[in-house]
Amino acid sequence: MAITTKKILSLLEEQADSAHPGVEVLTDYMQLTVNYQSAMDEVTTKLKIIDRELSSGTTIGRKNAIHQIQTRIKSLKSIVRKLDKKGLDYSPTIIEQNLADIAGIRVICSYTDDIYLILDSLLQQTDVKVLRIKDYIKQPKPSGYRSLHVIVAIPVFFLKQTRQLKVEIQFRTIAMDYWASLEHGLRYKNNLAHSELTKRLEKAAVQINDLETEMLAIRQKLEQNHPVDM
Ligand code: 0O2
Repeated sequence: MAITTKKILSLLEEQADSAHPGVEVLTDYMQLTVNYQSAMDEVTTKLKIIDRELSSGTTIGRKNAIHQIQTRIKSLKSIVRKLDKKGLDYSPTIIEQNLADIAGIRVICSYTDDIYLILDSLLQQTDVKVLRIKDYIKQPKPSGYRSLHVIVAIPVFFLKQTRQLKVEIQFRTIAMDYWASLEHGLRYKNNLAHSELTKRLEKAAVQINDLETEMLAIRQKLEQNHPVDM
């Protein structure tokens, strides 16, 4: 639905007078987006550098260790919903102190061992501070969900200040991402609680894990024969 320009102008003028709460929320969100986008850029660059070195074969030589990197800033609606769930009010300070997933990076790797290799390298960097690791690969969620979630704090150098900002990194393999993306769509569109379909989704997660284990075993077998080509 189109909004009349008069309505927008009147909102902006109200803000100039007395800070209309709606516009203030949006202005804060836009500033937040700028800050967290920069934090995401810093971490994404680090990941790309690690991947480039791995792909070059100068280290252990692992082509396509990172299949894809996806980034997203949490939407205003999701932020407000999460604050509401935690019984918190909205302010930039409250958000920064209580929500760790405003900036989200999803690193989709080819194989599980790539994930730990990349994570190790990232965590060795002296400016990366690890705040939390949740390993749903070693201990999958009851739903069947597998991923490695890491919250890091990273310094971002702005014009007049340096700020430590949190970024959530979700590491997954292609197979884990295949399951999680489809399951997310199915769960959000339908009420699957305790249904037979939930059990089938759990079973599918186990089958995908088995398939992935087999693909890794094949790669490792080939590596024994042709270590340089991998
Ligand atoms: P979105 O839009 O993906 O960001 P916290 O984030 O710390 O407050 P919690 O419980 O620690 O909450 O988070 P958790 O479970 O470690 O990770 C939450 C995110 O993991 C979710 O984000 C999903 O992206 C993903 N996730 C967790 N469990 C499942 C699952 O069973 N299936 C799928 N497909 N994804 C899952 P959000 O919160 O959904 O929002």
